Amino acid sequence: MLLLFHFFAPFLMQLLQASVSCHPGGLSTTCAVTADPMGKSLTAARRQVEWEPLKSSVSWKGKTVNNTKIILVFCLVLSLLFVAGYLASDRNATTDKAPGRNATTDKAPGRIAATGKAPGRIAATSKAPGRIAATNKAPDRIAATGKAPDRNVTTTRAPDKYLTLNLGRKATMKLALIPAGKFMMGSTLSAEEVAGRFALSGAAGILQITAGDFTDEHPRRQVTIGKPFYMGVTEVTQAQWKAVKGSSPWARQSYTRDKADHAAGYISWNDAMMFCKMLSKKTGHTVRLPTEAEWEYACRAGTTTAFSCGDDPSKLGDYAQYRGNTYENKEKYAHSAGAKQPNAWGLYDMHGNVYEWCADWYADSYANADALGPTGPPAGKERVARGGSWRSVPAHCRAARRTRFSPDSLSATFGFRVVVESAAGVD
Ligand SMILES: [Ca+2]
Repeated sequence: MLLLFHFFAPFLMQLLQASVSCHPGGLSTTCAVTADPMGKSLTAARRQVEWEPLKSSVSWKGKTVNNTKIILVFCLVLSLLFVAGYLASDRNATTDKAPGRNATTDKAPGRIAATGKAPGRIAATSKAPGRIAATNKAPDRIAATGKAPDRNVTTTRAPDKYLTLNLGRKATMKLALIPAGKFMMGSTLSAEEVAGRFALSGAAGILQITAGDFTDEHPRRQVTIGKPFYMGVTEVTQAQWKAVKGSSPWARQSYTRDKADHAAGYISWNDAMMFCKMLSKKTGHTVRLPTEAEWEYACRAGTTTAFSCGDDPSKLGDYAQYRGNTYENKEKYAHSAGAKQPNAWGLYDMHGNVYEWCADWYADSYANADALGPTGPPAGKERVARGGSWRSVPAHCRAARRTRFSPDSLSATFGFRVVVESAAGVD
């Protein structure tokens, strides 16, 4: 403003002098009108008086400058200064609002103390408190469980429903929680009824269905599974096996495909037990094969029918890789684990794909089996395998169907899935 005044001062002073001294061309023309020798009319004289000052001028540095231009420039500059001043004050006002915003985020310090994050970063964004609040949940969870974080255990959904084991080599294993409960173990159909209902017309050789194949599914009786446990939602895949064991038993064997997500084949009972031992050591959990009772209980998932999807074999193809949709389609190998629909408890391929080793020794009858948490006979020659395989007919894929093999035997159809005991240490 001082600079502006210094610049326009000469012009303003000349204008003031002109108005008070009847300078020719200035406001003094009012005087000239009254003495107009030419006798102009008063109206014309007043018009001249009103317009004459606008035609006046001042001199600056020896030059004549029109007063009108000076006034217009002066007004323009003043206007610009007012606008600039307004904008500047507005900006200051905006800045002045900052304390208000800070006041909104003033809640942060308490949370900052909990997280140890820099206050400046939190004040910079109004979203920060929410993020911090979310972060604060983690310590609460740890405090609630009282367990130290385990690198090998993470939950993928609700902690009490699923468990995921990190196997290394970017491989994981998802397991579903199987609740404790009671169920009827064994077939609702007699051996003869099974043979009659699932007989294959024109079948010969290994496909012949005889009643003698199914007598060991009896007597049907109630079994109690006293503790919940986690069970692999799929059979052990090739990638999972390699991550834990570092080997590929199926490699260069017939009736296999070397693909990471395919069920691992050519696994003996002894090999499966070694896998469980190594995975237990790796994760700190009790990883083992399911008992035969646990396997059938999980396979049925509350059902009493031949398959967990009902009694109709024509529906089996939606839930199982079995002879009808693999072998007979010239796909004579174990397929991708989990490619079909799961049962009611989220378990895939309990029917078909690969046989699944169970922990028990085989006994040819349930007559002497325990009712509570049965684990099979104390000794034997063969281990139980369940569920049928990719080359099995429907009768051999039933929930009640039992098979047994020597613990060191290998086949393209032999695989397994594991269970993890849900005792302390799991969620
Ligand atoms: Ca299976």
